[in-house]
Amino acid sequence: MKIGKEHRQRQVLLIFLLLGVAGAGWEPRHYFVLEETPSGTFLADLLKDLGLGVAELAARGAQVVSEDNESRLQLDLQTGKLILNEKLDREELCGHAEPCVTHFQVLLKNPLEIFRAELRVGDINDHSPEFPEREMTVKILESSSVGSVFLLKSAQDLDVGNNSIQNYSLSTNSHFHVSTRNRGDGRKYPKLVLDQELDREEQAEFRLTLTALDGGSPPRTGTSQIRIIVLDVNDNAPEFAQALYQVQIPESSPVGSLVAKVSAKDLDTGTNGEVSYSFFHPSQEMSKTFELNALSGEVRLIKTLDFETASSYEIDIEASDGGGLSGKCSISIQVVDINDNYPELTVSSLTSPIPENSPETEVALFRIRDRDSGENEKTVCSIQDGIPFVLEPSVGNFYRLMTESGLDRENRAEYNITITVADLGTPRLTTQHTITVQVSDVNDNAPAFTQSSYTLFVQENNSPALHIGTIGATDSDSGSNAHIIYSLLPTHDPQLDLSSLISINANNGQLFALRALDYETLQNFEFLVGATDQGSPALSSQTLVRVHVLDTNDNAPFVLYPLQNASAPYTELLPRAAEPGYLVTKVVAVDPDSGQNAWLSFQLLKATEPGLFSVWAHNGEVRTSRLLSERDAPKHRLLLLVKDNGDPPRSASVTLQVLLVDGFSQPYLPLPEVVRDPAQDEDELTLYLVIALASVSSLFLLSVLLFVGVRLCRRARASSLGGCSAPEGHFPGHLVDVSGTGTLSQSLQYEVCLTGDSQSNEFRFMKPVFTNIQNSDGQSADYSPFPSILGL
Ligand SMILES: *[C@@H]1O[C@H](CO)[C@@H](O)[C@H](O)[C@H]1NC(C)=O
Ligand SMILES: *[C@@H]1O[C@H](CO)[C@@H](O)[C@H](O)[C@H]1NC(C)=O
Ligand SMILES: *[C@@H]1O[C@H](CO)[C@@H](O)[C@H](O)[C@H]1NC(C)=O
Ligand SMILES: *[C@@H]1O[C@H](CO)[C@@H](O)[C@H](O)[C@H]1NC(C)=O
Ligand SMILES: CC(=O)N[C@H]1CO[C@H](CO)[C@@H](O)[C@@H]1O
Repeated sequence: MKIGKEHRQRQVLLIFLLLGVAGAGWEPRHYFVLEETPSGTFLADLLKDLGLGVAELAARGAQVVSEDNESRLQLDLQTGKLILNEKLDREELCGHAEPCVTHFQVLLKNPLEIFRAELRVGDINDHSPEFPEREMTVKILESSSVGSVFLLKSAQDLDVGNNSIQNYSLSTNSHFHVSTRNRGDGRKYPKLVLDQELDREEQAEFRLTLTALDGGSPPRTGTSQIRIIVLDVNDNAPEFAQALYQVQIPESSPVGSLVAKVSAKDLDTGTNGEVSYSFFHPSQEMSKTFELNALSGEVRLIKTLDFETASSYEIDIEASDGGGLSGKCSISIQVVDINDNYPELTVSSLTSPIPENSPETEVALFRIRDRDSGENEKTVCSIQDGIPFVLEPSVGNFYRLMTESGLDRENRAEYNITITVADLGTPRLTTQHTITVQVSDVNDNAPAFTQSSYTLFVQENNSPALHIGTIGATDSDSGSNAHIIYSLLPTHDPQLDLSSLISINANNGQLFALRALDYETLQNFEFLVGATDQGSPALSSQTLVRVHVLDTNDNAPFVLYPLQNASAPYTELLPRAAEPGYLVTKVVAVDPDSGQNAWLSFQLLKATEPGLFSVWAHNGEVRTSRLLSERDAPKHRLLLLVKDNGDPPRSASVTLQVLLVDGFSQPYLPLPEVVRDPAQDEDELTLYLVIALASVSSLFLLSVLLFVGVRLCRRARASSLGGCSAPEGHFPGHLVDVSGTGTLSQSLQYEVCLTGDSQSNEFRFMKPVFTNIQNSDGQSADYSPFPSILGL
């Protein structure tokens, strides 16, 4: 461009100069030279062209003047040849102007002559096309239609004509081509044409090479890189990796567990590619159960699952991009059953109590249910061992609990039956239910006494209504079947008036003695007691009760001989010639009590002359202790005490008078008369008479026997007068058992022995018995023994 301007200014200047200096009229001469021709190149022969001679040329001072005062041409004055002074650059001289012509004049002096000439500079292809930028960026929407045209920046070539840019070409690609467009000014512009639809998602950018080609020979090229950026259009909906997700999740999964993770892809970019997830028309139940993370697509539990409530879920999920497109998928969630339900047991009916002894009975009916499924739902039902019950499966899930056989309430009145239900899941869950079955009573047991018989002991003289003992019976039944009433059963002994003796408390079996018992009258008795329960029908049993009356020392010894209630004491005669140890008399006493209470001992309390008499403690014999002398007083009075061994002891005293006589011829001292009441003596008399009679009879028998024995004995031991002491050895210690008949028999034995021993007379032999009887009789103070005994 600069070149062009200067050139035009020079032209204007030259025109003015030529108009001013010389007149026009000569046809200018034309010369041509290609640019870049080396200097010194011959252009033209001026001599020939101007018609001048060599001499004239030099003489007239010919010179070449260029319009722009550039010495590009040189004239050889010697030869007249016009030579190129320097290398010409067309682009510098003319720029884009075509043709490129430079004007010059040949000046001759003397006369001044001007020849006009022009030099045309031809173009050669010495420049390559050149793009203004090495790289161009073109942005194209991916939605552009096929055939769309995009203008590109054109390249420039300094050369002109065919050497300038003729065509553009594009590196090989599938989507674009370039077309060259001519504009009015002859320049060519490239335009990019879309051959095929673009897909940013497939190829977001193209890098192509645009080549500009000029028409030179050889042609020159210039290139530029074209970066085509495909702009996104929201032409892709989010797309899920799977249309259906199938998920299994255990029902025991905790809240927050990941159920599934869905993911959708959107091939678009930017907001068009931003995917967010949401439930698609979820039910209320689903919204409460699941939670969807809009960004990550994670579906999590927000509530625990329950297989038994819902075993599967179908969830639709929508994915939306920022451009409003969406895609859908489904999640099919299968809840996996976990054995989380214990078997349930429902008792439909229960019969309790059940009467004992009843045959197989249905006790309970119950139903079993497990809300799990499959193996978790199957159950096994059992009861504990060792009880007489069985389980019987019934229709459906019902079971019957039956008794195996009749029950015995007395053996066991209550059963706690534990029903164990286990399912077959893993782990096994078991439920236990306890049914309490009561066995009701039937009166099948009679009362049973605690002892087969009872023996009671009662001290005599008891206070009336004394509790003497308790009998007891038990009844293993219960309630009124075990309520026992005691009663006295009628006795078969007509002598025994039981109802006046004994009463029984019907409720507790306490026995009472109704009145004071007397051992001396009634030593023992027995009776039957019945126990009856209150069942229906009632059962009863009976037992024998023996009552022994125990003796107490309630009787003082009674002196049989000598009788003590005569007005004057009884008098014994004692011969003064009696040997020491002479038996003066024998005190006979009885005690109605028994045992220790009847063991009597005798004791000399007081004597007129101590030392003369002694009393044998155990048999009551009063004997002389020494020889009598004349100095001894004729009359002695003895006081004896008879004492039993009871606790406390009871005693009686005996007063005795002994009269010393020189022989039995001496008259008796008058005995004091005793006045007695005949009626009172009647009974005792009878008793003593009976005793005496019995004694005499047996005595007679014994005496005959003994008499024979003694005779034999004496014959063997000629001079021996030793007594018969055998009977004494029978008595323990100093005590004499005088109870019952023993007393009399002992004393009689003694008398028999004495008679045999002393040989005195038959009267002595009989004396104690007779005196006894006489004293009982006691009516006359003066009597003879013989008539009395004869009277008997
Ligand atoms: C330029 O090229 C065209 C065709 O390519 C040809 O016809 C024409 O003669 C050429 N011009 C020159 C000056 O070479
Ligand atoms: C320009 O180039 C294209 C291909 O590059 C070709 O098809 C076309 O014929 C050329 N045009 C000219 C005028 O040479
Ligand atoms: C049965 O169970 C009850 C309540 O636990 C208890 O009181 C009773 O003693 C039990 N009976 C038996 C026979 O185990
Ligand atoms: C003496 O006493 C006894 C018994 O106490 C009696 O049986 C008898 O009649 C009495 N005799 C006289 C004479 O009182
Ligand atoms: C008019 C003009 O500029 N003339 C000049 C041309 O060039 C010669 C030599 O270079 C100068 O001396 C002239 O003055």
